[in-house]
Amino acid sequence: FLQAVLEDPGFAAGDLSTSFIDERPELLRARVSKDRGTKILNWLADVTVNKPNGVPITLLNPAEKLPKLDLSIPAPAGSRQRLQLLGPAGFAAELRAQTALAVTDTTFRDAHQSLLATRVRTRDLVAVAPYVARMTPELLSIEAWGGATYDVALRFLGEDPWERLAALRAALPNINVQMLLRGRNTVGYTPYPTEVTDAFVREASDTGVDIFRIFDALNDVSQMRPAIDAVLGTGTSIAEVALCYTGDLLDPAEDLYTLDYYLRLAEQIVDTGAHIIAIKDMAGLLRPAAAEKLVGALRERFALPVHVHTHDTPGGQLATLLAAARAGADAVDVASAPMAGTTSQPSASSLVAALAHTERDTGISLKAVCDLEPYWEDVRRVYHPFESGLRAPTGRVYSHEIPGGQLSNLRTQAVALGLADDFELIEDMYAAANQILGRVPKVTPSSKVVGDLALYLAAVRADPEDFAANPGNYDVPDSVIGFMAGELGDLPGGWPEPFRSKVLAGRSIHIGVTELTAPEREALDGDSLTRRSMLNQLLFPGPTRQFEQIRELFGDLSVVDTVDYLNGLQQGIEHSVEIDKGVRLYVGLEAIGEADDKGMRTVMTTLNGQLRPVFVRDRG
Ligand code: 3PY
Ligand code: ZN
Repeated sequence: FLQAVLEDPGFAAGDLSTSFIDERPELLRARVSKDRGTKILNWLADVTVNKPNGVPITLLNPAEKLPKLDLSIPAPAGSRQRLQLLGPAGFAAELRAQTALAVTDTTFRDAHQSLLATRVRTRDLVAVAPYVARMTPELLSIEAWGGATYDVALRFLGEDPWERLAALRAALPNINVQMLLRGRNTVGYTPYPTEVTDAFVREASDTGVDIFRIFDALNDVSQMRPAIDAVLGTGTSIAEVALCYTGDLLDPAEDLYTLDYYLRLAEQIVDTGAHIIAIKDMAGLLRPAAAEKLVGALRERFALPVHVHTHDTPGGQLATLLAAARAGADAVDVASAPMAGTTSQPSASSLVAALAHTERDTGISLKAVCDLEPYWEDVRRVYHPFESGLRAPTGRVYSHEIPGGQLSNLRTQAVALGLADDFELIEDMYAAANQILGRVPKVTPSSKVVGDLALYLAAVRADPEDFAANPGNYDVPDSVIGFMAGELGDLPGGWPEPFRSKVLAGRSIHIGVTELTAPEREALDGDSLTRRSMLNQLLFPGPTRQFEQIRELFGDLSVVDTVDYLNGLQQGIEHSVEIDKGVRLYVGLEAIGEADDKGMRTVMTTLNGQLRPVFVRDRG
């Protein structure tokens, strides 16, 4: 069972439920009306019957908390216009020369990936984007795409990730849009052929990505090379290349992840022609004094600007950002306060306030940042079913080193495995798995391998020492076997022996990317729509099918408010959906019938005043 769970792609994304369509076979058999209103009604009726039990409905409309602002006045020129004027190299040089600390807002991507299982819908991002564009035009960038957002859009949200990018681009004409690109894995979990990386980067750049933050989970620069070259090849987008930070470089006992290690890595990054160096601290391990040392050394040795990213898991990572700023860091990442802290980034308002009236003043209005907070606070309340439950910082991260996004996921998975009250066991097993696998930097997808092993060790209550000595006696997770075979590349500290040889003994494992077929290549070279559709299929075949089926059955659900999308209909409330400018559906709930012997219920609804029965299978 465990192996099946570990292999379930939904597991990686933090969800153990089986796929949407598999759960609803009757939907495919039903003859579905092509009528848009009927499709949306079908969705609302289905959610009404099948929403998770016990989740209180929050009748909130975050849009009411948007600041009062005249959106007919265009957004002022910002970082994007500077990039267009100066080009990527000129823009990077200006960033390096400026005194103000530049700021990236991660609320649109990493913050909700790390707090709300990446579930924030395009609708809720696009609603606030024009306000961010007008109120905080000084931002260096808005991280809004990539990472897990692509997978989750297709798998869980019934959304096309490319449509999200295009919509955000349009709503943010003046601020650079930034994405997180997992090197050769693009936005997936395994390496793809260079043609896929090339097509992905070209399409993303054309659709609206200005800054690509590129990383490799094992800090192997050769693995990032195709992505870096593709970004440099656009001529217009910025290649920000990350070194993934782990351990503690100030620890005298550290013999692998030392200052020297990071400087050698940075040298290779600079040699690729990258425009910006990023320090990517996935777990919040970068302590203030270490940040000062690392940033100072990077800026002294290289001419590139340095951009610092951290997660606030242990609390107090604002101190790291301030220490980095003191040492000359050019840019840092923060998130809107209600979407900040713990596994997310430090808070934007605390950073802006800390530096106001100092030499490194960000130039961003503290009032503007604070005025945007009520909206995000209500968004977070609407998405509360996806909260991981980590209520406070944790110092235990210094020993288990679980990245922010994964820590929240693992907590959800622990509940599913019946280990909700034993999360410390999973943390301890994660630390043990990290040692067994050779102390790797832990970030997607290497973090998933360590997590798989931790969950396995916890589930079978293994003694990690016995497992390390005798892996042949255990049902080693497939991802661990692949990892030891070199599926994700070589490890910075070399292979853990004799563990690796024991795991691989008697197995012949094929590693290497699957070459594309001629029609696949042709599609990647086709027009934009063909390329996007082929990329979706190549990167996420299952979720793409699911997305297409949801679109076919329920139409474009982006028009449905998130409260209704998540919770469905409530008696006594008129729900309204604007399906086109000025065209509204008014939907009500009259009654829900008893389930028949096949589990079908009749949901009696009203659609624009007309009674409409909808037949829904109760999967409860
Ligand atoms: C991702 O790859 O999604 C990450 O956020 C890594 O930190
Ligand atoms: Zn992050």
